[in-house]
Amino acid sequence: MRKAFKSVRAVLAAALAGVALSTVTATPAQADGWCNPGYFCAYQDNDEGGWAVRVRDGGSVPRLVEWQNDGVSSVWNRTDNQWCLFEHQDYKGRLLESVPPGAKYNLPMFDSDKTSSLFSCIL
Ligand SMILES: [Ca+2]
Repeated sequence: MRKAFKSVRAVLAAALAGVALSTVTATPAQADGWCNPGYFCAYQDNDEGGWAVRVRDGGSVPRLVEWQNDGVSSVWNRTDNQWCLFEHQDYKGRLLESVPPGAKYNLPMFDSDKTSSLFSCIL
């Protein structure tokens, strides 16, 4: 994890400099098919429940809005890239999760309801 964390820091500057403002949308109750290929989706509850945030591949969210902050409990990565979830805003604090391409799972209890920022990272 330490090594991964260093790598994340290394690509962070590139991410901040090179990534255009991402398309972030949220909905209280997403319909099936809402998390389309090419998106990373984060959900309030386990098993893709509750509200959701989706970000287009290559995007970043330095600050989840207040009602989403510290609320993410499950993820679905429908992009070809790794996504990194951080404990604090602006990709600070602990690297909670690095979500591989295609992964869909409930965050472990110790990482659930802690995410404050996330971005498409390369590890
Ligand atoms: Ca939650």
